Amino acid sequence: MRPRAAVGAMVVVTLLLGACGPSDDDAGSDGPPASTSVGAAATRLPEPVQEIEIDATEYTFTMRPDPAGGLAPGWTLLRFHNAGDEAHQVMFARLKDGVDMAELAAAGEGDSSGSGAIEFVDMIGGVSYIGPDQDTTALVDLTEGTVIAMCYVPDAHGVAHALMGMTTLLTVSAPSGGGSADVEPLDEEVLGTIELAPDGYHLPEDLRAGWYRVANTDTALHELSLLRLGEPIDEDGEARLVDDLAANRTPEVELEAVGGMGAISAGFDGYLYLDLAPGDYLAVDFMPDPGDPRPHLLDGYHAGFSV
Ligand SMILES: [Cu+2]
Repeated sequence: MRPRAAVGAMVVVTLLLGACGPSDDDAGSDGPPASTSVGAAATRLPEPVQEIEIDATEYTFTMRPDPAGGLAPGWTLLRFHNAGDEAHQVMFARLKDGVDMAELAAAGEGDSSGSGAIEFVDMIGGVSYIGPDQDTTALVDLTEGTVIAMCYVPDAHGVAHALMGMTTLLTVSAPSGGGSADVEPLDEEVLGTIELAPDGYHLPEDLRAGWYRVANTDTALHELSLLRLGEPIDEDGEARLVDDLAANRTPEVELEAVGGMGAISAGFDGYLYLDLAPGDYLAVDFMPDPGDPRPHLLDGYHAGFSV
């Protein structure tokens, strides 16, 4: 089922049940309720200020509308489609204030792990990798500044797509007057929070189709890559699979990459639309720490779960 169909269904459910969001008379709660604390009660999805459709191919992104026209700060709906032959993702990295592009380029040069460039940016989410012809949907919070959209999926030789040109530079700035973009409201409930915690992934028990908040409550960078397994695996099988993934080898068990949330820095959050078919899954984190290419999945940042 495509997300848009589910959006219609959710609107109907919301109308039948009546409003159940946070009350209006909570003193001092004029910020977006979703961002106040991890594990907050059921809340509404932030309404996007804009929507970007992204097609990924080898090795480029095509975005509609053309981002050269400028992007507004705020929650941005990503509709990501893999139109290529290899797996792809899109991660958004915002340059920290004062960072020089040449300095960043030098740090990232020839580094397929991305670990050299991480200290220069805040990772603000995106979508984790999916296979050809797959779609996925997420919300990321763009803040004013320079943001790089990039794909760090490795090719068959272990070279990150970003190093072969799969990056797009985006400028996010407050609109200089005029009307806001015409975006269809989503009016969606957030079904739960997926926490990227210091001790690993905390997933809701019930992962029915809908929107989930993904919040990084650790002090390190993490991503949530979701892989559907062709068969259930035991602990040893999971350990072998993780080793194969880290080494970019084809694992014994059949896998389908079904997306997830692209890397987010400590303290940041985003929202992800999930519609997972019943089955067995593995959540994994391919991100390294700054300056060290070892991916977190080799240090235990992975979790098996069933839907
Ligand atoms: Cu790619």
